[in-house]
Amino acid sequence: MKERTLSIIKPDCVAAKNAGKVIDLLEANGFSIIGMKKIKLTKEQAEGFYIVHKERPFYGSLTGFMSEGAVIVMVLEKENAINDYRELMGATNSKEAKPGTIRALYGTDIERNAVHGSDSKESADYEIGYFFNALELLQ
Ligand code: 3AN
Repeated sequence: MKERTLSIIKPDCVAAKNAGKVIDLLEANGFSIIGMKKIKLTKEQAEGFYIVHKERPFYGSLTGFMSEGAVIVMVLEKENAINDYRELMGATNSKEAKPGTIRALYGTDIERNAVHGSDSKESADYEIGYFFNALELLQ
């Protein structure tokens, strides 16, 4: 069954002009982009997106980073999209991500790690709804 996941090309990756290369990798790996927008989050919007991490010590720094510049938010569709995209992204810490993964190629460290991807069906539903309404997604 086809599944949807939310992808964000983070401010480090957009600023470095690597967004097109990430999109190439997504398409080469069978993901269909069914919604896409380029936006700049406010700190408050980044805090709302990462609300599950609000007690973590890195919450302030993470939401500061995520609101420092433009991001590209996409809804990806594919069989097994959530897990397959997490494989393609690589480990959270870019320094530990497997060669060839997006974070190994374009990330810097554990915070400036180029991309975000939903980690479960429940998160994907929340995250997709945070940025898109149903009318903005291709059927
Ligand atoms: P992932 O993005 O791989 O699902 P999470 O959900 O554990 O990782 O963390 C969300 C985001 O918080 C990461 N993408 C990363 O930017 C940031 N982050 C996670 N752990 C740390 C940490 N120890 N220090 C700084 N930032 C972190």
